[in-house]
Amino acid sequence: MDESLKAVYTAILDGQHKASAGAVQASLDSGVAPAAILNEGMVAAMAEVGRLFEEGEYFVPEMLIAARAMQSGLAVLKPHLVEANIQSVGKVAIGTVKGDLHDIGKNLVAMMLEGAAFEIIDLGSDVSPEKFVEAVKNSGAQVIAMSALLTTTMPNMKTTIEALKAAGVRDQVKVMIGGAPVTQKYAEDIGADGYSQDASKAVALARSLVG
Ligand code: B12
Repeated sequence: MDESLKAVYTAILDGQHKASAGAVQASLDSGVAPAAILNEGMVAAMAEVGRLFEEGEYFVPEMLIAARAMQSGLAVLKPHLVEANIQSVGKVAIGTVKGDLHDIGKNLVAMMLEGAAFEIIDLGSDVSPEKFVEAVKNSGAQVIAMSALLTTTMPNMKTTIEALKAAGVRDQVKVMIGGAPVTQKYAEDIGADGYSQDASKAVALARSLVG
């Protein structure tokens, strides 16, 4: 791995948020592609954090400080991932489902969609089905994007789709879902309109849903 990418990876793994921002900037300055910094440095570090947590070497506080370091690195990277586009191609209301506080993946998807000229309504994390329904009714979103990182909160994607149906707005909106435990099969099972594995594929998916 490139030395500057290694510094990004290590800063996030060790939860050093100032070092993370500095290392991302240094990588950019030395000409590393933003997508490589994101995927090989940052996302890889978060995957390792997850592995260490699973093995009982990291606990919630370590995950939290790693997440904070990820976020400060992302703030530096964002302008390089998001090109300026002027005309909105569609409106997406995005949120992490009820009971789930993981928002890094959701924020990345929002960032990439914004860069592809989608208008984003960010509902945050721990978003109830009612809040998603409200967003469809009040904001004119054409797409709902739901994120879940826990196997225990994934079913809230289904609950949200049911709430959209009960409110009579399911056919006004497309639903796309994602997050580490989510699969294409799960999307089909719960009647979502699309699934994608990562943030860049989410852009192509959103385009196809509004197109
Ligand atoms: C950071 C982290 C935390 C942080 C979150 C901080 C934050 N602001 O987000 C904190 C410390 C709060 C946390 C808490 C917990 N966590 Co946690 N966490 C993680 C960790 C290490 C990284 C997640 C992450 O940010 N990844 C990086 C991003 C970029 O990846 P991503 O989210 O997958 O997103 C990408 C794709 O999935 C996709 N995507 C994501 N969303 C969407 C949406 C759409 C529409 C689309 C199309 C695509 C898409 O695109 C993204 C970019 O490419 C994971 C480990 C892992 N391997 O995922 C565990 C993990 C998710 N956590 C886990 C657990 C158990 C917990 C806790 C229950 C721990 C506890 N005992 O309290 C709590 C639950 C809190 C809650 N109610 O939500 C488990 C889940 C196990 C399971 N099977 O359910 C994991 C897998 C760790 C592990 N290996 O055991 N966690």
